[in-house]
Amino acid sequence: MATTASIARVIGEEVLDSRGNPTVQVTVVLDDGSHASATVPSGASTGESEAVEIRDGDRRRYGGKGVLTAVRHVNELIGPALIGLLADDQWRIDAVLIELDGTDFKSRLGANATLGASLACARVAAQACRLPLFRYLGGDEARVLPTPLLNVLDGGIHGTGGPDLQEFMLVPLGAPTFREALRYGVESYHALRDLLLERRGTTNVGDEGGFVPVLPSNVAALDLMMQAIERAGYRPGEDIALAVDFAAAGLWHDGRYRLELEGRGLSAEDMGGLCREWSERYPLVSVEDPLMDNDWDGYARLTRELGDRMQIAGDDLFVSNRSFLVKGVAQRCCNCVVIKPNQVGTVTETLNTARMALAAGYSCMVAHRSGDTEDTSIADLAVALNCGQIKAGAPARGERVAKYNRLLTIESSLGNAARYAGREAFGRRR
Ligand code: 2PG
Ligand code: MG
Repeated sequence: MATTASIARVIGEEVLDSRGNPTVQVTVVLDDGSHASATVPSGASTGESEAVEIRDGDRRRYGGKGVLTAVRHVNELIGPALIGLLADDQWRIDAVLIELDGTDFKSRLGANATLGASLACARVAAQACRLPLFRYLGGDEARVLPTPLLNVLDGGIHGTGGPDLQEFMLVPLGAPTFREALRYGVESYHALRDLLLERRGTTNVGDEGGFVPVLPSNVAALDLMMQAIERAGYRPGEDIALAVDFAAAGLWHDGRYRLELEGRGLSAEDMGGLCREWSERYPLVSVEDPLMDNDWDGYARLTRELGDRMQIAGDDLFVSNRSFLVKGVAQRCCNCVVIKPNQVGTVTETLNTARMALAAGYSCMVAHRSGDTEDTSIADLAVALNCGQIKAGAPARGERVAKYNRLLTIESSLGNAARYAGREAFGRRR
């Protein structure tokens, strides 16, 4: 289905993300009167080569984090370039944005400006076509509900005072439907809360809604999750598996990966050993960013050694960018790509990287950012790609729950056609 409506107005605005930091919102109005908005998320543990997020740097406003420059780029540069284009010509819209920017990493316009515009165009075009976003982007085949990776314990820079690792996630891969998977995850999250209360621990939550307990070790976090799963009445491994995001760049100090809780510093080889050890003791199906984002050789070795027993997800390594993925495929680094639209800055580039990854036999995990908003586009994106995995935080905090709620709605709307990815999402191995 197509639309003949074209872009009439593009309006940028400064709004707030879930950390209270300014971010870009773009509204696109078509000549048939349709209008839709998109709001851009923002990371804290960012990869070195992510597309550039332009912040004003004026310390008198929001400590320098204002985005009025990026908003001005939307209103004064991007708008005039897009007006008149057919709304459903996403490829051309993004090509215009890429050309107008003219840099490798969107440093002129800002990826926060380009993604806001690109995504708002996709959203409004879907509306003009009277299609839900996942259908508009993914066509008739889009019907796989992703297995959620629910981050229930936050550490690193998302949960200061908590574990060293940034994210400990529950993966309800044994559920029959997405709705049931979410319930498995939520019940275990609540059981985890009860466990923490019984230990007189804190139940404060971090940036992504996971608890931030004071623990004696990182392994203690995994043990707690196992107990929570069982307390909620589920079988670890069968019903619910585990996943972690090391965000290893944040652990790197003086030539070692520092696990402060355990009081030890690890080499790249040791990190591989740790992943193996944990996968022998726990139903660990996915490890993300276990190494620094410039250690391609280390990733190739780790993937050779562990790639057939678990998912090794590259986030900071690939930054959702096709050219880094090409290098990764050639060198056989990782077997999964984390997909975050704001790492690359347009919808078309995001889809291209994900599709290339799937064609190369990699799995794809569509993901939120630690600073996120009520925008639910990534839920639709995961279904559009049929990629089978989404990481959107804990089942707590509105901006996280919004994505899961959107998936519930998509699943209901698909009726019998819906298929839950479940365990299959983790079956792809190079
Ligand atoms: C990550 C993300 C999301 P951030 O590392 O995967 O969880 O964190 O958005 O801070 O980069
Ligand atoms: Mg990550």
